[in-house]
Amino acid sequence: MYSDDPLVLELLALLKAYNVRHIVIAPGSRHYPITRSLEHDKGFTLYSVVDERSAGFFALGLIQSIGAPVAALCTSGTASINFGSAVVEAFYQKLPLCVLTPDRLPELLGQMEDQMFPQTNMFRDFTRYVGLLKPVRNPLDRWFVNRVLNEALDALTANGGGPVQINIPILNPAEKGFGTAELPKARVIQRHRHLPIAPDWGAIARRLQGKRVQVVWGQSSPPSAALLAAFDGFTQAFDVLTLADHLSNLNHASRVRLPLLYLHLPAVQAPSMQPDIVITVFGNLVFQDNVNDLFRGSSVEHWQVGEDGDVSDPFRRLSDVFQMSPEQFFCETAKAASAPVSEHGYRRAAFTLVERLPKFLDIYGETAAIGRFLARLPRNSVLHIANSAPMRMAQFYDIDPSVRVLANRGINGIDGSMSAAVGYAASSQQLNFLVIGDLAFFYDMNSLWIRHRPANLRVIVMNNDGGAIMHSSWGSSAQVGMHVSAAHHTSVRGWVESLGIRYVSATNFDELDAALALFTDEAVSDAMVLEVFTEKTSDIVQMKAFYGKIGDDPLGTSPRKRFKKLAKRGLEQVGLLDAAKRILR
Ligand SMILES: Cc1ncc(C[n+]2csc(CCOP(=O)(O)OP(=O)(O)O)c2C)c(N)n1
Repeated sequence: MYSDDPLVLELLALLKAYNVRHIVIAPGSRHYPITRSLEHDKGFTLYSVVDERSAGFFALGLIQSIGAPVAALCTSGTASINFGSAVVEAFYQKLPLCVLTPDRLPELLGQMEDQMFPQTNMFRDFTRYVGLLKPVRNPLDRWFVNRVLNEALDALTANGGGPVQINIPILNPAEKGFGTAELPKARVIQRHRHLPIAPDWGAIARRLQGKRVQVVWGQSSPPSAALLAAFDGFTQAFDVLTLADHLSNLNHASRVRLPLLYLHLPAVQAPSMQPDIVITVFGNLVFQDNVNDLFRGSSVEHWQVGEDGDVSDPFRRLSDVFQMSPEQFFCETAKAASAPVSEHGYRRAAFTLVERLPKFLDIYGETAAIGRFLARLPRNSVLHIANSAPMRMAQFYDIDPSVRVLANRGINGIDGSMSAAVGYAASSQQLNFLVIGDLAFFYDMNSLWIRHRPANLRVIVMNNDGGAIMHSSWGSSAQVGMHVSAAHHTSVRGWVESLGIRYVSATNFDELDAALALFTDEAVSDAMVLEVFTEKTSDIVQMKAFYGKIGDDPLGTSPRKRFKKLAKRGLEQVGLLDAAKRILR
């Protein structure tokens, strides 16, 4: 029987799936659960070599004679570093040697454990991939181990191939029994690339046919004409709905309006609105958390398309990686489709749903002010959006498709939004607008002092005396105001005027409308800062109330779910939610 350790089972299942069936084993104890499981499985051919240095080279010989990847397995400690010379040789010969190095748990390092030293960095400079596994104690661990094993085993042959190390911490090799009859069905992430063999596009197109396909298009620069043409072909061949926020710069008929809000509609959770296949292209998303919630634990298939071929698995449902440009992918799949799709039922249903979205209440505050500003953006201007609340609030409104949108969305920092906007504007002929919160402004205020300050820059600062977004998670107490949202009462005016930059401000709709008329006037040729004063607690209350209103859409939820939601909200308001949960448990 196999070991009962889920880590060992996942390892064996994936070694088999990736055709690593010859294993050279050097003697020791730490690998006992792996070795005994391998012995049990007639699908593996095992070899015993005492000296790990020699075992590594023995494996290299095997690789060359059988023409397939081979693994070498040892115990923990100096045994593992003795694989080093064979790993270096494999690296320069590009041979698929997989060294499996059992280890003790990282917590024990330096605690006088025998046969333990830092094994995790020793081969980094001459391996294709170093996979650091961990004991499997919960579903998240299992997902992690599966993903890392997929990446490691794929790297053996990807891009010309070479050696990989998989480090396997095992607390106690005698801890688990051997009562497992079968290996689990471990997920295998399929990689498709043009070389050495082109993908079977016919088979891929057949997988898309008759399916609800959702393309999630992340942050990118405006698509080229060739990419748009390829995407057009793709959306004519299949029933495609596209989710793309303003940072995508995508203007396409398949794109649902206001995707962040669309994802808050309860009806989107209905099985009939769930896609069968989600295809992700390009960078980050403002609505990443929302799609994570929607797809994790669902039965959706996730295909990732990109030239880097990265294994990015935020929904934990990744089945296929297409290592190629989105243009190539769209083009080839559309070409391989047998006929154009006759009915865009999925897309139509989503477009009907989005029409039900309520409009944001036009009450003075950060969101409504951003809405009025966006409505006045001149055509063909450039919009920079700073993290964090302005980024979300900007997604509540449509933006003219001629406007190019940029943001530091790679990591969502508040540290350089204005510097990046100043840099962009310095070499741009268009009017550049930046919408930014007060903390993000003060953080990066010296960027207005850069000597290349361009005249085509307009900054709208949403000043609500601190980081409003923090109050949406942690409430509005003074404690949160002090260290979490950094509450203050400072205006940007003094700094802006000291630099000789034109300054205007607004504290209500009338002042805002007057200021915006000047601020968005293309005839004005000066840099300008517009400071809009709002109140952060009500800014957040308004935003949450709006989400609540969308979530209450009566057509979207069953009466039972609506009742549960109302009860939950009521208990939350009177501070009894946790107590009620405890009682129900
Ligand atoms: C460099 C960096 N430091 C800290 C944070 C954490 N953070 C995220 S949003 C935020 C507050 C932003 O406040 P503000 O710019 O006033 O915008 P608001 O949310 O109030 O509209 C902070 C401190 C971050 N994202 N990046």
